Amino acid sequence: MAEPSSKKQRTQPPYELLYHPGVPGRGEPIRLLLEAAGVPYTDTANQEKNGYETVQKICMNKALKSDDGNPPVFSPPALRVPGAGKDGKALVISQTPNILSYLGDRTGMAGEEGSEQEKYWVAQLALTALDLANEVHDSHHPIAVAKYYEEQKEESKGKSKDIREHRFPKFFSYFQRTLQGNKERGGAEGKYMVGKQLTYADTTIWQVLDGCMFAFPKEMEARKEEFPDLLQGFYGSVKSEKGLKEYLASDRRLEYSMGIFRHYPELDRQ
Ligand SMILES: N[C@@H](CCC(=O)N[C@@H](CS)C(=O)NCC(=O)O)C(=O)O
Repeated sequence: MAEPSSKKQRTQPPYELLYHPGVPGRGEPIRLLLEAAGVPYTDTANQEKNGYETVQKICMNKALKSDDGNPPVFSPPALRVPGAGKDGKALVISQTPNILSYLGDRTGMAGEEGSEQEKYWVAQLALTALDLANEVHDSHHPIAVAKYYEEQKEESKGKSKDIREHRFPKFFSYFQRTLQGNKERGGAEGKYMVGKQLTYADTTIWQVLDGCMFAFPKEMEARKEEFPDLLQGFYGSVKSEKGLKEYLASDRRLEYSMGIFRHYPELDRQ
């Protein structure tokens, strides 16, 4: 749990992240937002006794309807906010970008306060980064989510080749142009995607780049010279931001394993 660092942050509700235990996965953009904002939260499956049972009950319940006043959740991650729902009950919301948007507004991580423009620019960038994360997921599961990687290995090779050769440069060029444009408009010196402060666009893009570095180390190393502002400047500065640096060095930061970002050497640049 992040330590609260100001009075404002201490007054935040007790946010509960509901996600699978043991992997960064789609929970990680949410963790990074909260850690960078210095806002406390509970990572239920990783921190609470029987926490994964709670996650399964709320997020993976096949019952026709939920009984807590919230619509059912399709799949983790979800955010539970005690007291923020109907009649003082808990609010439960799902879909990663929806959760980021909700938290971004409440933690100062969605751009300059009161700026509608920045809020939507931040959202579009985070959504684009999450699109890339979905494509990377498909690099090892191009045919069926429910089948093992070993059952779709050949197709994975073709999909990964396309992602590495065509999709990476397209996404990276877009993010790098966004950084440069922000710098030219007087935003921070290539440190942030939008405006003059860290937003959840930065933390989400950073997380997806980091995941790609784990999954495709050779490809990403080779791309560093091509996209230095993004893969060296931005990547290096975001991970040194207050809150993130401490978090990334802590044991709350989970290791990549069998989640969205997986390292199969045969899918990397040969
Ligand atoms: N678009 C959703 C995707 C959620 C998702 O795919 N969750 C995964 C875990 S990372 C899951 O448990 N999926 C089960 C399923 O889709 O059947 C989001 O971003 O939250």
